[in-house]
Amino acid sequence: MKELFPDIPHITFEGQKTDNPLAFRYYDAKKKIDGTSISDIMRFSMAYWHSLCALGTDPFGGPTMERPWNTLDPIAAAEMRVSAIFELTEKLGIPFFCFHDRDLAPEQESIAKTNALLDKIVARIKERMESSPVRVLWGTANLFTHPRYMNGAASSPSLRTFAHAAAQVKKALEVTKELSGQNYVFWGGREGYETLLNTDMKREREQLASFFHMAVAYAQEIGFTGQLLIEPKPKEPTKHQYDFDVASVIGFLEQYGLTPFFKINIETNHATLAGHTMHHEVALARSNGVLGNIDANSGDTLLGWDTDQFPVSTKDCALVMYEVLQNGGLQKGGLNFDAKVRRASWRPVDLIYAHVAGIDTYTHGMLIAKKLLKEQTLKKHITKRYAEFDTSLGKKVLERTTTLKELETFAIENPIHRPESGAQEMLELLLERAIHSPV
Ligand code: XLS
Ligand code: NI
Ligand code: NI
Repeated sequence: MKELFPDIPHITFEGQKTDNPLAFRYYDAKKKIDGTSISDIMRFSMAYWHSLCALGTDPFGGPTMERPWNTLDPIAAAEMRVSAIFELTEKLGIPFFCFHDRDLAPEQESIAKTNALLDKIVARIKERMESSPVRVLWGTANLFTHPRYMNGAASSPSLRTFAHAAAQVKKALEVTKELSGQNYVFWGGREGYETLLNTDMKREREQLASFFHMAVAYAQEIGFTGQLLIEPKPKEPTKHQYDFDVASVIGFLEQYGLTPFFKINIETNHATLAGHTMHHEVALARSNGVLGNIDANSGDTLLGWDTDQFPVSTKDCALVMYEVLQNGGLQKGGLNFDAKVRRASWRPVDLIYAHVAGIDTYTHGMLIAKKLLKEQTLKKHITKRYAEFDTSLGKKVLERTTTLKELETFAIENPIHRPESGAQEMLELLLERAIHSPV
């Protein structure tokens, strides 16, 4: 097979001393840690849309990216991108990619023609998978780009739009199943509102719930065994999105009887847009049993939008992996680089530098997290901090078997004392030292 990127080599592990930016210091894919290979722990994925489809446009400027399919017609370009996703993921040594239906093949003038073209590309991907270890982490439907979705998809006031979205999700579920995708994601691109002056919020949330119930039913009907995931984002493109953050998704799933069917796909830049740390979002999902997938990226603290940059903070990645490891991994989920290179980084090799940075930083973070857990660096202090609740009365509080009266008696017998120091600065010091210690 002719290479599309002959100048891009296979990226290999060269160890912690290497200065080669086209090599890994930490990602030794086959190396086993406690019996599991690093590539199985991390389950890295490339995002089709950012890496292959995005051309570097922004509201002020046109395309900048140099890609081998730039001069081809849209269908030939779609075919070439299939070769590209396999070549790039194989060269990076990562096991997965993720896609939207419209990333694979452009929309045509009717649903029938659109689906037929999609099937053609899907057949090509299936064929390619026969000789490649690369698989689909998740599929999704793009329910936000086409003008019909200007008022939302499932939350649109137009039944015709709602039905079109339903048809699209039906097909995207079929395609994801056909490609043995391990998850299916719902990101509510425009499921929200701009102004309450024209919006019936209660009705829109109910429409959304009905849509999810139909998707669950169809996934079951066709025997799709992948994990369904909802990806929260507080704003952008709409001003106020319904799946605001992990807490609101948990509440929504509970309210509408959807909890058993969904987990959550958490994206770093969406967490920070919601005013949370990523650590908070991942910890909240984990503690509620709904941690499904990580859309691994990072934002810019000075910008108020989703810049989708590659993750390069060791500390942030270590804290995410600290939760992931305590979750026993991500099961069917993985770490999807929902990240794009800056528009001035127009060379194909810039995509590779970006992924090497993300892969290595996250793998380093995992090794640090492993050590923190093994040495109980933070755990010891947390256990001590809550020790009073490990007494019999403390346990009764959590079991809801005590009363205000019983606690009053306890309070009278146990005059107030000075609680444990929070020791935040000491813990920050220990974390910082762990980050800079050998792994
Ligand atoms: C956009 C979202 C999107 C989803 C998939 O902000 O992150 O890329 O992951 O539709
Ligand atoms: Ni995402
Ligand atoms: Ni994003």
